[in-house]
Amino acid sequence: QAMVLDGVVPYPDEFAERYREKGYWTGQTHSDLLFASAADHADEVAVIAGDRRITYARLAADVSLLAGGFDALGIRRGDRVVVHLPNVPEFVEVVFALFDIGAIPVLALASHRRSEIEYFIEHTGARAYVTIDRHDGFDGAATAAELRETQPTLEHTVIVSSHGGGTDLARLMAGPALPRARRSLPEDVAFLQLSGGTTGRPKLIPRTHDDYLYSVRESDALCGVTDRTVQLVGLPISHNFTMSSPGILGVLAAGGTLVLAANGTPDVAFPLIEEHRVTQAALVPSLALAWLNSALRSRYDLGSLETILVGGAKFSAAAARRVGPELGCGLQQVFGMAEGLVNYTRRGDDEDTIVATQGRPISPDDEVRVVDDDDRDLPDGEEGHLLVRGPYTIRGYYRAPDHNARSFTADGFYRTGDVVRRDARGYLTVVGRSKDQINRGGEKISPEEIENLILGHDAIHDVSVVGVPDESLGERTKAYVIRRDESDGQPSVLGLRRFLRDRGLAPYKIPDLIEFVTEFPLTGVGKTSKRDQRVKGR
Ligand code: J2J
Repeated sequence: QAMVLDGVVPYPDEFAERYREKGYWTGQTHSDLLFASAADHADEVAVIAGDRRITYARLAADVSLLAGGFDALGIRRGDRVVVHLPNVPEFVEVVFALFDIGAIPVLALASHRRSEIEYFIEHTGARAYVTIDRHDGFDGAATAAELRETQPTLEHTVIVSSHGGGTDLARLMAGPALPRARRSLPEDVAFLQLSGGTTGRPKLIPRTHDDYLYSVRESDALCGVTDRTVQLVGLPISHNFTMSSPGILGVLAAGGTLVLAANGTPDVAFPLIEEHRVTQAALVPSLALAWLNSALRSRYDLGSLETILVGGAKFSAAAARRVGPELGCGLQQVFGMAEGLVNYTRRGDDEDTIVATQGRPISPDDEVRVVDDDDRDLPDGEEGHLLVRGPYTIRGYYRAPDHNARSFTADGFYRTGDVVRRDARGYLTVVGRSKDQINRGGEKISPEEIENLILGHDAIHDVSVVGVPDESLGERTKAYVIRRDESDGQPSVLGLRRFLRDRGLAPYKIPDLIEFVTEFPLTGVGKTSKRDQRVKGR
């Protein structure tokens, strides 16, 4: 019987039936995927990380052992487990072990801190939290201990060791393996992915095995992923792009090899490309630019690279045009979202399409609408709001009925908040955004979340957070702050930054620029004019 998880909006029956009839939803689960690949590619290398090489057989065996460990803790089908790990092989082992049990990983980003994690645990009622002892100034053990005190639902914390010492994970893997069995159904929610968020807190996105794996299989086909693919994983490992477009799951489904990198900067990525003969990498535009402009390019042999996939934020046509001639590889643009819809430029497309559009949807059943402010459909070529419904796009966020009423139409189209133009062939070009969100080099930030935290400071009267143009990141965050008492000059810029850090806010959300002002520019109707602030804020 399908698992009933409260707070999830299911696909209506007639849609689910259609998606199955058409062969999009095949009935495979995430753990089916791994064990099938392990059977077909047992001795081939699934994951490379530092000097570790993990074969498919080893990975599957470790996953079963770890599943046994989680099972012994009492983690069961439907239980939520917050997974908070950087780009380490343990991420892959942990999420697949949870998939095997039918437990639901909540995919935090490694850059998240106490404030975000607390919210994920509270909002999902998570019973367990898996993190790493140390990462980028983050102290996992201390945070876990603190959360155990403050979070009533949290029964277990599991700390991965960053230096390979005797770890909680090793202890969990010491007992018997969980025998192979089907412990979740394909229509079950497989995990909770994060949205960028436009309101106070990031929304959680329930993705089912059936819908997600459809997008993964099609991504493999569209990006030419095979068992010969060697993919560099330099973007944050749990991000939707990294997971599924075609991502970690795409490579594992095809029997290819993942090369995990701490990040995607040229100094880290180029030596790995040379050493492991990497064929494919996913990048955000700011990293693609860094690769193009890097002096290190001539020092390494990047000749194995066949394709880079660039997405997460708008890639300028001028930069896109340089990829082929300067990096000597192909480019596919990817315009995707954790809520579902993913668009790719196709490998055979003409150059103008590849550099100037963000591709077209994966599925013939992705119902894309481009509408005006009153939800009226616009003709091709005109700019409008992008709405979408389809076989791998959610029908609602997790436990968010009020927000869902605004983010979805009555007939189930997701309001992406992106402003696009569609051409006669169905290719989309992203021209802007109508949602209140900052896209900082592909990392999404909700201004409201930062504003709410800053307003928690006693000496602050008002605040407005906006994205201001930035050459490399596309946008940076700027906070305009009105202090209660201008005369004492408190807090200072540094003081305010420290305040946000102490609140446990992820470092990437701390405003790049802070300016103290005495009033905000107003719109005609007397609201703060964020548009004026964006333009003047550089
Ligand atoms: C302009 N804006 C883009 C692009 C995403 C693949 C790739 C990316 C994501 C992702 C993803 C863009 N040009 N090429 O999940 O599977 C902006 C849009 C979009 C939002 C979604 C995937 N690619 N964007 O970025 O959930 O505004 O997913 O609505 O993080 O990023 O962000 P996110």
